[in-house]
Amino acid sequence: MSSLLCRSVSRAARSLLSASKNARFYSEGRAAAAVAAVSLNGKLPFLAAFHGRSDSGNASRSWVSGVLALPAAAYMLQEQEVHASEMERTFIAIKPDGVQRGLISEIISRFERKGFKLVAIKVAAPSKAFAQKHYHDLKERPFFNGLCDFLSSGPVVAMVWEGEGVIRYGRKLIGATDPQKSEPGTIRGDLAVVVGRNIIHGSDGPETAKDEINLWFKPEELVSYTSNAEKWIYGDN
Ligand code: IDP
Ligand code: MG
Repeated sequence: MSSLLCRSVSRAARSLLSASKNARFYSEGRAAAAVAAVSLNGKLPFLAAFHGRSDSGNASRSWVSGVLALPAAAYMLQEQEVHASEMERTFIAIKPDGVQRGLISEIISRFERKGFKLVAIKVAAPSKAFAQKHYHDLKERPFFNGLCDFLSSGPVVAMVWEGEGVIRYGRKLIGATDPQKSEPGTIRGDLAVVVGRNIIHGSDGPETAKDEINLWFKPEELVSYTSNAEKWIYGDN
């Protein structure tokens, strides 16, 4: 399908979805779209004209594929909207050692290539008091003071990543706390050597994820959006 047709179908499908939402038929988006495709037939020959031009195929066959693509596109968009409300978020920070070693893009790329979605990012210079808040659950540990000194010693890249299972799987991507024990293929396994310089932080559960996101970000710094790739990253067969 030409990208122009794709976009037109997607736009038409979107308006169908919002129309069907308003009509309280949202949960039956696929059926609503199929019905509406028929009522939209004034528009479809226009779409088919572009399609016919791009593949020099038979115009009436293109017209039919346009009709069939519309409910499918509407269905995919509906799936995405349902997914968006189920997505969890986690707090990930590249610590001063990761930033100074030039590993920002390497780390971001591992989360991005997996299929997780970046919804907030900033470079921050946390104070020691802020670092103590972030690591408050470790305040009894002998390394607490040094750890907070270190986190507040230089720039940190603070991020929120979103996706199905991102809290747990984010920890897998990061690897064990001690890089000597992290598996090869993990961020710490591949890119760090000792526990005191393990380059990255990741929330360890849903409660800490929520607390850490609130500590590091204002609500308006988190951006909710639908990524184009989502329909290819999520789906049931
Ligand atoms: P995590 O970062 O894998 O969640 P935590 O146990 O929460 O690990 O510890 C927080 C951070 O404290 C670690 O990432 C590491 O930088 C540091 N840390 C943990 N254990 C030690 C230690 O035994 N010596 C020095 N630093 C440590
Ligand atoms: Mg931890």
